[in-house]
This record gives sequence, structure tokens and C-alpha cells, in this order.
Amino acid sequence: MARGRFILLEGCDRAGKSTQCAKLVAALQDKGHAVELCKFPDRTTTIGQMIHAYLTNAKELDDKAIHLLFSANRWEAMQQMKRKLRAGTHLIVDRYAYSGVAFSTAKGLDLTWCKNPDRGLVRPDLTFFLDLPTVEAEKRGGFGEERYENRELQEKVREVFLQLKSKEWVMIDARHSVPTMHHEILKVTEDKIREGERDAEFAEED
Ligand code: NYM
Ligand code: MG
Repeated sequence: MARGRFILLEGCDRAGKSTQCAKLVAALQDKGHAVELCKFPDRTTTIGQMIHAYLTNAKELDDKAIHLLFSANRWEAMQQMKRKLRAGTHLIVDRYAYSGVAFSTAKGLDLTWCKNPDRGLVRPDLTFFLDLPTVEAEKRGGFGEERYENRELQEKVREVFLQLKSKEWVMIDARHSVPTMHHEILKVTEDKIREGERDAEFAEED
């Protein structure tokens, strides 16, 4: 059986990641795939609750301490994510280590220092970047409710994301409509899943 694919959606706040993740999970399920959604930060764990308190301004934390908590929140999910991938379940992931590095570096922390705690995490097989100009993000509902949701920081975050971008990233123009983006994301994801299934068949023939 083919290992599940790890599909990541990244981007600034209000780019539409959560909407697209939900639509992608539903579409793949409809087509009979085993698929699950993962979201970072995962606010349901003990570490996640600390992160939530920080993001909602209920708690102050040192910039490095919160950076490490975001990373720990990924590490605590690792065994389960690996188990699911091995069992052939595809994971659709809403934010991951790129968000960790982009936000903390934008706040002024050193880029290399920020990357270090995430070294060794399972790697995505496919990364989409939903790119939205900050002025557009600001117009969308809810912007400004949580920490980090202000123009200056978001602009810096977007710059760091674009600095982190590799040629494998699939760039999605997040000014496009929800169905247009979904169509593109689904198509590229299905190609990636098919590629994984083909690789597994060849491996069995060896
Ligand atoms: N965020 C998210 C970080 O600063 N570091 C991280 O490692 C992750 C995963 O948390 N503004 C920031 C980005 C968001 C905020 O995310 C909450 P969301 O997707 O709005 O729940
Ligand atoms: Mg948010």
C-alpha cells in the first residue's frame, strides 16, 4: 500500500487556508480516499492551550519561549501523523513549520535560530502557498482579532514566507474565488497522490 501524502497549505492570516483545507478533505473523501485534517497550532493540547492564551492576549510570553511552544506543538503530533501516513491516510495540514519560522523571524528573531527546533519533523510531500496581499487580507472579516493580525507584521511575515519559498512550492493566488482555488489545489493534490501510488507499485515489482 502507498504511504499517505502530506499536503501542506501555508500562507498569511485570512488567505483562505482553512476554507481550502476543509474543501480539499471533503473532495478527497468523496472520491474514496482516506484523508484527515491536521491544524497547527493544535489548540486542543496542553501546549496548544498555552499558545491560544498567548494569541488571544490572555498571556504574555517571551518571543523565544512561544516560538519553542509552537514547535513543541508540532513535535507532540509527530508520532500520530507518521502512523497515519504509514497506514495510507493522506494528511491535509493547515500551517506547519514555515508559519513558525515566518512569524517569529518577522518579529525579529534570527532565521537560523527559528529553523532549528523544527529540524527532523516529517516533511510535507507538497506545499501550497496561498498568497494574498496584506491590503486584501485586511479587508476580510475578523482581521485584527488576534495577536500578529496587523499590517506591519503581516507584511514582514509575507516577506519571510517568500524568502523561505522553494521551487517546489505551488503558489496559489488567494485573490481568486474559493471554487477557482479549490479546483487548482485539488488537481495538483490528486496528481501527487497518483504519483505516490505509482511509486508504490514500482517498489512492489522490485
Ligand atoms: N503561528 C502559527 C505562529 O506564529 N507560529 C506557528 O508555528 C504557527 C503554526 O499563529 N497568526 C501563528 C500564525 C497565526 C496564529 O494560527 C494562529 P491560526 O491558523 O489563525 O489558528
Ligand atoms: Mg488566524
